[in-house]
Amino acid sequence: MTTEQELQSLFNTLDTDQDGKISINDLFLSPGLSAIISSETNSTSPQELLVNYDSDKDGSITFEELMLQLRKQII
Ligand SMILES: [Ca+2]
Ligand SMILES: [Ca+2]
Repeated sequence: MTTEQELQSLFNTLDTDQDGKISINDLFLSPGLSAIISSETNSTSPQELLVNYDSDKDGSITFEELMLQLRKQII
């Protein structure tokens, strides 16, 4: 069970430069990324994560996009 608070902290962990969105650079710079990805999502690589979660295809994942996609998986 993932709460919104946990999602926010996951998002903050992934957003290494704290600009409010997760880019491919953030994903590569994130510490413990593979563990986070495998435990919280079904994606196996940063590229796959970005493709799966970037619903408006602007090259970065916002908190709303992350939440939307994770909610789809959970429910
Ligand atoms: Ca960022
Ligand atoms: Ca996006």
